[in-house]
Amino acid sequence: AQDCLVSNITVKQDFDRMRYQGTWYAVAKKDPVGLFLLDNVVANFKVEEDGTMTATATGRVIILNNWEMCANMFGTFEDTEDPARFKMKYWGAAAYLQTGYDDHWIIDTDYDNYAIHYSCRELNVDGTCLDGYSFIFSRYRDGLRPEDQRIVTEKKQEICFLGKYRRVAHTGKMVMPYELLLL
Ligand code: AZE
Repeated sequence: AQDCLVSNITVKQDFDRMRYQGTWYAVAKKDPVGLFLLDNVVANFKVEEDGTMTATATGRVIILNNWEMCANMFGTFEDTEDPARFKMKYWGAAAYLQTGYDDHWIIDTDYDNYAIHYSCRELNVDGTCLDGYSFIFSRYRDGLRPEDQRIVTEKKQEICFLGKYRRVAHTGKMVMPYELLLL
């Protein structure tokens, strides 16, 4: 959407949640206003027996005054008419973590290498995004393949977040607990 209208943003056609399952490493993120996952962000998606998509996620967060911790988060995805547009209900394993209800759109993915997630939390009166966030995910901890980089840059531009991303470091100091990978 070169006009940056959220309603004109296109998403992955015929999104296949089965193929999206498994582990995704965040390699870049565009932050929303307020508290957010800092780094070491890993998400694990699953399709439940009733067809519902769910996810667990871990990441380093800083809450209150510089209290640094590893957040274990859960999300369930409500379907809409578009298979790539979900509403994500999320909550933390601990009560002091954040809960929320956000859009969760899969802008693009090839299922095996890269994925671009987008969420606009608040619109401007003109229909552009006032407050939102985005993750670039990779199947690999060390980042995107050069051939995916071009597609991702194009998509960042289409969602009008180009230049607003920061790299997500994976220091290896925080790994997703094995139990969360199996949930
Ligand atoms: C996401 C993908 C998979 C599931 C979930 C995700 C988002 C999580 C957050 C967490 C914020 C936590 C904070 C804690 C203090 C998109 C990575 C749940 C937005 C701010």
